[in-house]
Amino acid sequence: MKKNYINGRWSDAVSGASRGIVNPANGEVIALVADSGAEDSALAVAAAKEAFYGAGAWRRMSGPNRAELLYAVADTIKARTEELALLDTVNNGKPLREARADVADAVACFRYYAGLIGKPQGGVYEVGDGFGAMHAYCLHEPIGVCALITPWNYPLLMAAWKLAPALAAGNCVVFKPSELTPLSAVLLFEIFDAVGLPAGTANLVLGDGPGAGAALAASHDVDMITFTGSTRTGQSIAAAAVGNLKKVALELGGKSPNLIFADADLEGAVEWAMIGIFFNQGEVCSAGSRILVEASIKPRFVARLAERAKAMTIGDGRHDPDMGALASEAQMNKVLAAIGAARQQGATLVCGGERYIEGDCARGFFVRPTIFDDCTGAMDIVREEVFGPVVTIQGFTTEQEAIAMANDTPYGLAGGVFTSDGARALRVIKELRAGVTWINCYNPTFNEAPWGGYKMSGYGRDLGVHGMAEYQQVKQVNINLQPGPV
Ligand code: TXE
Repeated sequence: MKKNYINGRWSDAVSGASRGIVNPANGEVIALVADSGAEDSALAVAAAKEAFYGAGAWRRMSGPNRAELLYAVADTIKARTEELALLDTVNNGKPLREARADVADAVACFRYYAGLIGKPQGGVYEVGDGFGAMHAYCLHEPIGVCALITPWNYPLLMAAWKLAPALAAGNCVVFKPSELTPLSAVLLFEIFDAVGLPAGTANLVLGDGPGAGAALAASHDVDMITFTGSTRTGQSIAAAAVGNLKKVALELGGKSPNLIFADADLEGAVEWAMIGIFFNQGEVCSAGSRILVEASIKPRFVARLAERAKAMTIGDGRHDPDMGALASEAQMNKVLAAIGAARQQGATLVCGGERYIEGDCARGFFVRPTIFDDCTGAMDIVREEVFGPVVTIQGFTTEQEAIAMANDTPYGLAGGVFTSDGARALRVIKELRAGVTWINCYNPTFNEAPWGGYKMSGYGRDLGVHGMAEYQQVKQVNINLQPGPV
C-alpha cells in the first residue's frame, strides 16, 4: 500500500481508506494507495506550516546547500529513469519512449531550478528625496506554504514543473497528484526522503479532488495554490481561494488552433500536426486540436494527415506503439461521447471515430486517431476541449479569416502557424490570443521558457524565470541614508 508522506513520515489516510490504481491498457489494478481526505490535507498543511514558519530549515538553508539537494534529486531521478518511466506508462498508458522523455524533462527541470538559486534577483533603486537621501532594494522571498495539484496526463513531469520551482524558491509544499496516477509521485517523494529534504518541506497527500484537493484550496493556512487541470476545477479552486486571498496560479484547458497556410511545407506541416494532436494520445493541454487550413490545399493536407493517422500503431505503452491507452475509462468515454456528438452535428468523419479493441486492447481504454473534416465554429467538437486523439479541420481563405477563427474560443493556451512567409508568421503569432505559440513546429516545450495561458486557459506561468517568480513574494526595503531628524 502506497502512503502519504507527511512531516518526513509515511502514513495511511486517517480514515484508513485505500484506492485501487488501474493500468488503463488492460483495466488491471496495479497498486493500492491511501485514499486521503480533508483531514489528511489538514495534517500535511500543518506540517508544511510548522516547517516554514516554525523550524524554517528549508527557507533558511543557504542557497548553495538548497541547490545541492535539488541537484541530488535530479541525479537520483535520472538514475531511476527506467522505474519512473515504467510507472508512468503502466499508470497513464503512454508509450514507454514518451515516458522516458518525460523523466529526462523532469531531471532537466530540477537542474534548471537548482541552477536558478543564487542567480541575481531583485533590484536596487534610486528613490525620491522627499524624506532626505534614501535608497531601496528588493528581496525575493518564498511565499510560504504552497499547495500544488496536478492532473493525470503527465504524472511525473507536472510534479516536476511545480515542485522544482516551489522548492527552489524556498517554500514548503503540499503536493496532491491526480488520484488516478499517483505512482511516480510516490517514488519521487521516496527520492526527496533519500536525499534528505528537511521534514515537512515537501508533503504528499494521495486523494481525490473533492476531498483532499478542495481542502487545500479552502485552507487559510495555505499561502498559494497552483493547479493544472480542467477549467471547471480551476474555477472552483479560484473561488475557494478567495477565503484567505491566497495567491492562485492556474493552467487549464485549451482548444488550440494550428494554422496551415498554402505556402507551408506540406509534409513538415503534416508531421508536426500529428505531433500536435496525437502525441500523448492527445491528452495534452496545448494539443493542436483545431486545424485551420487554407482551402486551396485542404484536400491534399487532409488526405495526407489521414494516411499518417491510419498508419499509427496502437497498443500497450510497454510495447512502445505510436499511441497508447487513454488514462482512464472515464476519459475514454468522454472522448467517445464527443465523437458521437460531432457526427450528430454534421462533422465529416475522415478516419477513426471509435474505440480500438483489437487483440489485448479490448480490455483497455484505447481510441483510434480521429479526424473530422467540414467542421464549423458552432459545433461542440470545435468549441469544447476533448483531451484525446481527435482533431477538427476547418478551411479558410484569407489571413484575417484564419486569425478570427483561431481566436474564436474561450480558451487561450496555445497555437501554431505554418507558412514559408516569415513576416506573415510573425504577424499571425502577434494576433493570436494565446500564451504558448509555435512557428513551423508544434508542441516542443522547454524548461527555460514560460508556459501558461490567456483567457479561460488560466493565469500564472510554469517554467522559466517566470515560473520561479510565481512562487515568490517581492519585498521592498527602504533605507534612510542620513540618520537623525527628517
Ligand atoms: O480534471 P480535474 P478531470 C481537462 C480535460 C479532461 C477534463 C476532465 O478536458 O477531459 O479536464 O478531467 C483535482 N479541488 N483536463 O476531471 O477535475 C483532481 O484530483 C481541488 C485538462 O480529471 O481538473 C486532479 O488532481 N482539486 C488538463 C486534478 O484536479 C480538485 C489536465 C485534475 O482533475 C478538485 C487534466 C477540487 N474541487 C484534465 N476537483 C490540462 N490543463 O492539462 C478535482 N481536483
